[in-house]
Amino acid sequence: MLSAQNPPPLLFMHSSGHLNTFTKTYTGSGGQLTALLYITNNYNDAPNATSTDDDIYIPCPNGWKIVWANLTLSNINAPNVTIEPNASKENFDLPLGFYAMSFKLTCNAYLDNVSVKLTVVNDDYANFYLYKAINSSGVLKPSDSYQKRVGNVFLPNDTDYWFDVDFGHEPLNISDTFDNTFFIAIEGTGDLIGRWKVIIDDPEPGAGYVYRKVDGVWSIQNYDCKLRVNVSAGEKSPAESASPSEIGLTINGSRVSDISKGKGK
Ligand SMILES: [Ca+2]
Repeated sequence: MLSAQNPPPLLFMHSSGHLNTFTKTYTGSGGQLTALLYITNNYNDAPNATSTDDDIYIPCPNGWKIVWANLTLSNINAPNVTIEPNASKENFDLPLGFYAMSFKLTCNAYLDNVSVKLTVVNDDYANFYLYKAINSSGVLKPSDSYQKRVGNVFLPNDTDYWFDVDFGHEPLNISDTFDNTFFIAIEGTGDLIGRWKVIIDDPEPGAGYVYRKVDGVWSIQNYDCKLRVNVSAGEKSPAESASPSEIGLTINGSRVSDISKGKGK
């Protein structure tokens, strides 16, 4: 909407065709995208010499100002992403007992599957768990009871392999946990002799938090376990179009309202 300091009798810009639709495409996941909205003179909607590709140009006659604007966002997609909190090189193996490794989200999501890097020399079964995090005197820690258990998963003998576990599109609600963080845990059972690949924290806490559970008590460790977490933003899997509210989309800190799946304002 245009407002003039000294309104002329005719708002000629409204019929110019220059104020209708501007199409820009932005891509990113989790982080912030910087897109500046510039008010230009008259009919000019072309970038200037100092502009970047992420800027938007709105023509406006000299001496006028824009007091508010409607932004309509369409084609909002949230493809599945892989979170790998510890992508650097591993440097030792962790004998499988009961260990949990953390991962952090930026918004609500659905847990589709996880991958853990293992070496197994005596195959047997393991249980996998998803835990929420609690605040333990300011430090992240797995809660005492799990959110989801995937039991009796057979781990075959092999060396340095990524093993996938299906978590069935489990909802991850960041308001239900501490610091947007969750944990994936492995509990070796029976005669299993295996190792989870890890890297030493340098400096601590590294890329995440590892806890070992002994006699029901979690104790923090000073390394990270090799973990990949595949999440999707949409309720349906695989996710494609996402509502702004599903992915926590904001502009200048204000939440974008849902119009429909894949569209917001
Ligand atoms: Ca760590």
